Amino acid sequence: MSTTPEALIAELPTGFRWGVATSAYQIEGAVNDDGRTPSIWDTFCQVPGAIDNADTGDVACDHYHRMPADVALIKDLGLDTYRFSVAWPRVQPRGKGPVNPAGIGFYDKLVDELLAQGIDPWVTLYHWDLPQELEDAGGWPVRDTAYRFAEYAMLVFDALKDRVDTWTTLNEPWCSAMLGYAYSMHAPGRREYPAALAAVHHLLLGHGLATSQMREASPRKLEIGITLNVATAYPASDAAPDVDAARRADGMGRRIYLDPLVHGHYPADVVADLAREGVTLPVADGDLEIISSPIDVLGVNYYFSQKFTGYAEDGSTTDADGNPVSRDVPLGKPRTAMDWEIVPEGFTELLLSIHRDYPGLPMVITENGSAFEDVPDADDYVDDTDRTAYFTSHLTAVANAITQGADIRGYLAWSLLDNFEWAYGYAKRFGIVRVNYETQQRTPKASATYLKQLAAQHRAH
Ligand code: PNW
Repeated sequence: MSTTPEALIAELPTGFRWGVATSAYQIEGAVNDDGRTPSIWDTFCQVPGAIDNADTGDVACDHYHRMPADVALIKDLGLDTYRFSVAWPRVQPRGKGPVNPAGIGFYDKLVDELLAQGIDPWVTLYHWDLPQELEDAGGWPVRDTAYRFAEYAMLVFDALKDRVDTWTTLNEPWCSAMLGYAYSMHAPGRREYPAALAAVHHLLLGHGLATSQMREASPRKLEIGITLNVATAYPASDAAPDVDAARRADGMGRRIYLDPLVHGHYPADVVADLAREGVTLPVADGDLEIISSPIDVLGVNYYFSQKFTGYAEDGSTTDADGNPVSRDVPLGKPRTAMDWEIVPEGFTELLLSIHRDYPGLPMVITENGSAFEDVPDADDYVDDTDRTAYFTSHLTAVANAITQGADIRGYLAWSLLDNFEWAYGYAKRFGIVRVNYETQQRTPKASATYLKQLAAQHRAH
């Protein structure tokens, strides 16, 4: 295992991207500026009890009004790539109609600012802020939303395609579909299992429609992809129920997305599991051809891995509905402030599993990072040795996967700034730069300096 920065860097390919990521609703604030309309997150934040401390994204990091200074921060860190998301309700208020010039204008200026500073812009088209009116019309469980997404994608693409080469259609469709429509932990806060599976399919369809249309309208070679949150699912033991629980978790978390994207069909075992639960994916003729439109890069977001058992606490292997038990159980690792276990070796295994199951698909780590209980000093400086150690162990995990053959072309840390951590509000801090929410002052943490030095050493290598 390589652990020193020198050894780590030696294993990363030349041209490896170093960067940071954010998303619109988590940092921008300015929710009523320049014609923006509410998204499902504005609505969800008003639901009592939905968000810790009743926090909202109304102000967030006020990035909408501080954008040039935030770009200067990235420049100071010497990072070459910035992945940000475009807010659909700014660009196409209410989710329909022509582009809103003031809304797209913000991203136009952001892209110009990044290019002026020598930073490569990486656009995510959808990081969860669906216009509320589209949710009122049914949201992602409704097929039309996929077509609305492709239309919106082309509005953004037409405005920025002359300057942006790298595009992510969707961020983490698992979170949109499952946390949003099955588990009620994210907007829109629904708890409808079959609808959540319809959302999975329509998200993928929207991705495929946007990908093929962007490709067709492109003046040159682009890098288009999708970003998935994926993990290694460990079985708790060799016993068949545990092995099967891990298979189901991997099926619903990883293969249900990657099989249709890469191979053009849903995994047969997952389809059979769903059929047993009375759920059918709403696949129409031709959908899988669209969904498997070639992508150039897979965005991998990794935070943790989990272990699964097929036994309930009382030892039974089926629940009250007769469905097989699936429970995650502790791996026994240290945890972050999110209560997520720290499992860097699961990252290596994950990357190698993608390399094995979907050979030839280049990957970029589009998010990896951790929340810890930061303790600022009187100057707001945080000596976050825990976050730095997380970066070291996970970058080492990436280097180990590369050494074993995986094609991984970059690493974007989550996140540039402390920000609105969805249902956890501002209580959880993932930033490499501290945000003081009273003053909006930004102070780079020790981990920011660490990443800056690694990137510089790698470039000089
Ligand atoms: C990702 N899970 O969300 C998102 O892309 C970011 O916006 C977010 O801030 C970051 O990770 C940290 O949470 C996730 O429950 C949310 O497995 C939940 C899960 C995974 C990723």
